[in-house]
Amino acid sequence: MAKTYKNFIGGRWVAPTTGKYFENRNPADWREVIGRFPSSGKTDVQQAVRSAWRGFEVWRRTPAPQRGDILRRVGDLLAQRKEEIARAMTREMGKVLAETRGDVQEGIDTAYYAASEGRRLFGRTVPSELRDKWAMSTRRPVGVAGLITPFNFPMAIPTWKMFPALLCGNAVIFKPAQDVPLTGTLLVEALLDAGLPPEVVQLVHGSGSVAGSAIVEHPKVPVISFTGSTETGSRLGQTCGRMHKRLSLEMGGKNAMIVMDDADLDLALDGVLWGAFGTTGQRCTATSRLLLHRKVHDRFLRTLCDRVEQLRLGDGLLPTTEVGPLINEPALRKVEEYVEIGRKEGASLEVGGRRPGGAKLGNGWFYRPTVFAGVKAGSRLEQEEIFGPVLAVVRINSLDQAIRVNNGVRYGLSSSLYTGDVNGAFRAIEDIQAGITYVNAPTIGAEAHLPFGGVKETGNGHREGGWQVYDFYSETKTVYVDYSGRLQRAQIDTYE
Ligand code: UN1
Repeated sequence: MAKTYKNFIGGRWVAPTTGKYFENRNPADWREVIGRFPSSGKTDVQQAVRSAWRGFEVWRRTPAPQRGDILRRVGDLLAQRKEEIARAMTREMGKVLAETRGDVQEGIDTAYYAASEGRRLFGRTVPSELRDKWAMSTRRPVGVAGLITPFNFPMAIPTWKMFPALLCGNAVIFKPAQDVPLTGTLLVEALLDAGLPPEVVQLVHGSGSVAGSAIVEHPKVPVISFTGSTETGSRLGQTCGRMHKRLSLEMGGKNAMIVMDDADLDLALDGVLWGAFGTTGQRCTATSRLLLHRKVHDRFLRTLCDRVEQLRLGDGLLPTTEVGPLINEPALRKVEEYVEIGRKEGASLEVGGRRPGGAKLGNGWFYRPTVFAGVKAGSRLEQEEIFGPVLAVVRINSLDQAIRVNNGVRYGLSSSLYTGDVNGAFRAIEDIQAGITYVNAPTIGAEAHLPFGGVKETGNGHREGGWQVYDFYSETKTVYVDYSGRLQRAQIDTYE
């Protein structure tokens, strides 16, 4: 019988008030139940919110360097537990062990960055226009942050949100995706073991439509950070707009890699394989379009398809596996649907386009890595996010055309250009509409200490990661200290 897990609310591990649970299964073999997790309801969220505000009162008075010390210990614990967490993550969401280790490492990096920020967390001091007067800005925490996170980076993405929020002095309510509740639990355990005051973090499991919505709609959760689909993000945007909440959205992508005729083709080949099929294509940053210069098109496509054909599918825990399963049945159906759309649109299916044969993978949500060539700019296959192992290849004649095609989608998260021409590369950096541009590297591989986010319908102007996310989780307080001993009127006395 699989273990039954709990929420963490009010400083304790507690069963949901609904009495309801959902099953978490291994996507590589759905017969394996990893655990039963709470299907939380509105009452659980209400309790979490009350508790978080109590936690906030303790936490906001803790000096930022001490908050940082706790996050450093969280980083140490995640490092000690890296292998155990990576294995748990592979079992519950399927990506290969090398990648789940990387995912935990991204959490560790984020913890250490946050720890160091505890001794920085800069405000500014600027001259006042008046004599004997100081003018400064400092940061205050906002209060309670609601964090709603996806399945594909079950450690990296929650920590991107949670650690900066905590470092700035906020309490958090964390709702992980229903596909990855175990990794979420292990993260909260690390926080508590590191000495975080218990009511500063609340873990509420459950569905987006019930538990997630209850967090977003609760009037006492003034900050919401969400990573997921553009459709859900837009709905959240409406609610948060109506309720005057601060909202950070990280949503869809349709990222392209441009390969020019002067590129190092071997390098580009390794890059596209990793970008398109790493995490089984289930990254917001995945390379889902390849814009291939006509002069290298046929040769590159042939070698690419040979390599794709050889990619080994399987259980991510096995060292020989290169590509794991999709997360669940709806994800697999969506991929099948898009392959059908590609066929109907007249694109040429070069490799993949089917589930693998054989009994061995028959109990998992596997799909063969797939390449379509002859894809038309503007077609649905070229425009819409699939979130699976499907690469659309578009033939291009020039860098200008490639940039136009790159920019011709509603999203703008990541982008990549392989070229030997430094002038062209810099032009592309300026003209490509995306939050991230890689030169001679694939569209995936963002590092924890740089801003991460996208333009257009990928986001709403905020960034995670690096120094910038600390602005999202702080209120700016402007302070004037007038030590002149008399009334000084700004603008008026200054220019008398
Ligand atoms: C995501 O796909 O949502 O750059 C995050 C990358 C990872 C993070 C991806 N470091 O691909």
